[in-house]
Amino acid sequence: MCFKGRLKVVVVVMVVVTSTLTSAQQDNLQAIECPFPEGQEVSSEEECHKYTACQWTEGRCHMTDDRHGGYLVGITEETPRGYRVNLEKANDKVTMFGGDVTQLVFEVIYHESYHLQVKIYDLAQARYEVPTPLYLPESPDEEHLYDVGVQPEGEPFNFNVTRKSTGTTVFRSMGPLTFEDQFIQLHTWLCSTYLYGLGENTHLSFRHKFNPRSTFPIFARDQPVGTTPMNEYGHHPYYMVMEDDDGNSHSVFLYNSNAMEYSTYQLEDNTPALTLRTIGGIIDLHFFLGPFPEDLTIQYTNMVGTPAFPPYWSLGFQLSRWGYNSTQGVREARERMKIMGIPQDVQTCDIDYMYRHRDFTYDPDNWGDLPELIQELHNDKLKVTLILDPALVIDFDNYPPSSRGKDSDVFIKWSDINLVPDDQDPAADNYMVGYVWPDNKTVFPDFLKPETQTWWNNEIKLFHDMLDFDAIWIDMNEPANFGTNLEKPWNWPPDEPAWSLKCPDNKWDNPPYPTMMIRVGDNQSKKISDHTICMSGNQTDGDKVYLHYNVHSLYGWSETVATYNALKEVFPDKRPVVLSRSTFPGSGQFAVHWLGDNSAEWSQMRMSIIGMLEFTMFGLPMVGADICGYFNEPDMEMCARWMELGSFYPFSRNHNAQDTGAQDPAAWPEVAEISRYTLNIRYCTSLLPQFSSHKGVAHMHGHSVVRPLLSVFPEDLAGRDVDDQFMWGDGLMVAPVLTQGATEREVYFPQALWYNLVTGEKTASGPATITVEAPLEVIPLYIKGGRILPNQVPALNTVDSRQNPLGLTVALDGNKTASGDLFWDSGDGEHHMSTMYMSKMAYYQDELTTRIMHGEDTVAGLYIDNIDIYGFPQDPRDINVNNVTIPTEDWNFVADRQVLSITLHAPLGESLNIKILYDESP
Ligand code: MIG
Repeated sequence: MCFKGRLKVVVVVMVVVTSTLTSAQQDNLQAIECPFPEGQEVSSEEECHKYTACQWTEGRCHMTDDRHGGYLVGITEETPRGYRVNLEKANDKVTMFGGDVTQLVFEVIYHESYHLQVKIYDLAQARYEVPTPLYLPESPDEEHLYDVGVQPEGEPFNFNVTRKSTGTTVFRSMGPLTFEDQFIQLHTWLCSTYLYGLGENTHLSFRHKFNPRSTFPIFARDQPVGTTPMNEYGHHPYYMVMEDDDGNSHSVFLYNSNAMEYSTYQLEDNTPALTLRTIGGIIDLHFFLGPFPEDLTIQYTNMVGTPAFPPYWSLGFQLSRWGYNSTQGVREARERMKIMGIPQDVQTCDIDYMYRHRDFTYDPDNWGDLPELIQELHNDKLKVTLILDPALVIDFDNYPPSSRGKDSDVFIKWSDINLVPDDQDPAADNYMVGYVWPDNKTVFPDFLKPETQTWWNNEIKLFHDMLDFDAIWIDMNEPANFGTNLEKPWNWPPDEPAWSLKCPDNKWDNPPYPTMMIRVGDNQSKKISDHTICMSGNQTDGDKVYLHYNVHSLYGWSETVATYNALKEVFPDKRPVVLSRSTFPGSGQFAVHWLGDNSAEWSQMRMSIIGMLEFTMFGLPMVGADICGYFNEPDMEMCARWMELGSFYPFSRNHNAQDTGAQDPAAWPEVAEISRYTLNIRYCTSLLPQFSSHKGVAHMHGHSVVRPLLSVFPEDLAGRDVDDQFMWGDGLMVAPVLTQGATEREVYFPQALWYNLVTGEKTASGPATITVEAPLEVIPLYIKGGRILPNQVPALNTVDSRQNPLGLTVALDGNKTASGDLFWDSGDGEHHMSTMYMSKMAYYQDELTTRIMHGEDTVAGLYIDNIDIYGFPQDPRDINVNNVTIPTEDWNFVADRQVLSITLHAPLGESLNIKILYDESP
């Protein structure tokens, strides 16, 4: 499947490879298409000839070969951490859009054994580089899993990265490298079609498609979820490829924040290929060698930052909608939840609580008793999340947050004073002014700036003095602006003369290659600034000045960091919860993410699993979609199925758009019933305790929580295509029903024994595909033989459930063994290794043992009250708990299901030993 290191070149010692292209390579080059700013539909011989970098062959416009269009390899120089090679543009006359960098540096930097960095940048002049922090080792490891090579001096430049152990070439650039001021393009062979990741886009399958060619843009944008290729809220140029049948996998991160796009396609000889294009910055690639998918997530998140440690309550069910319209609306929804006995931990309020859509206010008419409502919810053991938008009204005289912001000079400015529009309100200085939700023009805080952090801390603190919220939801932080470049925003006051933010016609706001983002989704002005602010803005971190053109996609990340820090000041003893719509690599350290504005459609319910798996790869494991759909109205069946699936989203929130009917789980009696049941499973059958174990581990080491089948079973080829099922950790499989009217579904079981989580019956001995019954009230859930999962008696909220008795579900594998671990901590606040409880559990030769690693005081008052063993062969003769024989009424064996249930009362803080004795041959 993979070709093996054809181009084996190591540091300094270059192996000469032939420079004449074979005809097969020539044909392959024809597959590297020449990109037209207006879209590929305009391709014609005449259009093609407009670009000297392009060539017309047999009806196709493609990049010219690398001897003309690319760079030639110059001298090599060793560096303390690798080496550097000079590259020189082969032919100055060959270009796409001009501004070609003539002298480049190709730099290889060794990091950990599994981690390699490759940079390509301008020799003469520093260009923009992403300023977010990365966690890199101080010195490189001695041994590496990879080799990297370049073509010999004088040859057209290309480079490759090889996995030493297998000889597999994991990256092999091909065709001409294009490096212009505003257009950078790199192509690579891929060693298989098992490609995953890249976003934020909506993908119809987790595994990418190569035929036909497909192209997706990446650039943070307020773009609701759809089914066609378009860029959405976040910016994650990170992908993984599974290389071979053994599951060896690598991942690649293009550390670049400019607008970009990627294409997946096949060469003439069917080799899969990938093109990466970006319109600024440099090429800064990070390769991770795993070797397995789960290793990659750990390695990547250890570089960009491991996920935030969520407080326990945030794992509970969250309810939200836009358009409660009053405290009364919230009370009614909450009352329904209580009457129906549905677990809930968080109540969220959307922008309708605000006064005239102004941040840090609440509407005195319909939300006048919001402080009291929050108190009521707190008394009910719920937490409260409030939304904030970044755009603030320019009403500096009457709106203190803006005037204080102006005093601290925190808003984004025009990059050139001459760009300030003639009709600019004098009070708005040289700030870039737009229009969003408030009924007046707005400015946008520059969250990269240190002064902004200080100001934001204060605003959040004052806000908290007024409203006793627990978490902050930051929306619209792409940043979104309405009506940019149009006559006027859709919500512009009807009696005011038409106005909108209009972006200048310059190289930043009209770049020569704006990427396909101008042609997809809702882009009315066909500009890169559509729905956002102008690229010709200036931002600063106090040290360097950045064009918004370069840092646009960092806006959400920077607001997330600022909000996280502000919450840390308001709640020094708590774990901040920030729910952010726009994200960038590293956001996971601070943010929870929801997948944005989806619709109540079955297809979108299904696609939410893909989005969730992708964000797990991106280092944001705390993710979920709006349960029951944001736009449109679900019917009872869809909402029931979606509540079933959403009960297993790490971030589990039902949320709804304005002017739609209620869709909270209590809105239909049937959905209420089903939600109570599935949320109880979330809260109980191991999920919260288990999830919190995984979250703890995720935070400490970067492990993922929800996983695709391929990360638990990397060698399982069939599992690599499964994206309508997923795992929680490596022990539990969720196989939701995603089809209208279905009462059964096919489930793929990878190699293992699988038990029905709820009944304990053995369902499958994988690998197998089995059709399972799933009437409306059932979501198929399976525990993998060999795992021990903790569980805890559920309650209406996690404050109560955390006090309840625990249990263990022991699912035996074919050798009658199983293992697991249990992690427990205070659930909020600082976490210290010393106070964290951790125990390891093992079942072997009819004996279950738990071994406490540390933190026994943390679990004082908690007991293990029952143990269920799935796949147990026969009724025991005796059971000894810590060497004491228990009475026979303390266990129960269900022979037809092979489930042994033991009742006990063992302190979680003490190690436990259970010996089961039975007659060998029944
Ligand atoms: O322009 O705050 O994605 O969840 O309900 C819409 C109102 C603004 C978009 C968010 C959505 C939220 C809505 N917001």
